[in-house]
Amino acid sequence: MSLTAKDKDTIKGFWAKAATKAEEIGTDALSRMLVVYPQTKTYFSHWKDLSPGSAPVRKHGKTVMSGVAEAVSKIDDLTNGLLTLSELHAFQLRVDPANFKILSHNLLVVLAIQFPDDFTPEVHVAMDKFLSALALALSEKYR
Ligand code: HNI
Repeated sequence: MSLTAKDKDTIKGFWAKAATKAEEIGTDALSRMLVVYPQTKTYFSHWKDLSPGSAPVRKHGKTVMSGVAEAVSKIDDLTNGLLTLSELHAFQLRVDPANFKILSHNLLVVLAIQFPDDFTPEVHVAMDKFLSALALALSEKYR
């Protein structure tokens, strides 16, 4: 299931476009995750407002997307590239790694909605593989 050179090209090409709307993508994906998978709200109980598009959701949407951007830049070695972020989620935030798959799914939904012309089956499969690899890299420090 590793990313091929062609997958990487597809991901980088699509990302160049998606990155211009990073904040909207992150906000929408996070908003949907919190509504559709309400069990994920437990991690954000310290926020004042968890409703779709609220200020903390927007702020964190942007933060999560900066993590995804970092992953794109470290696409050739995700495991080492994301070790610090993995350690943070494992030991400080104690996020159940099952949630990485949930957020990935919501990101795919949002990318498909926001980029209907660019989100071809080829882009879909490459981004699906990339987000799986990202989730796996974030899970590294749990082992
Ligand atoms: Ni996540 C903080 C990236 C999935 C819960 N998260 C961050 C930060 C980045 C980040 C970057 C800020 C780190 C720092 O302060 O140094 N998170 C990512 C990425 C993914 C992801 C790239 C997957 C694509 N995080 C998740 C998931 C959950 C999650 C699925 C829980 C459901 N993350 C958190 C929490 C924080 C966090 C909680 C701290 C936020 C805060 O405001 O306290």
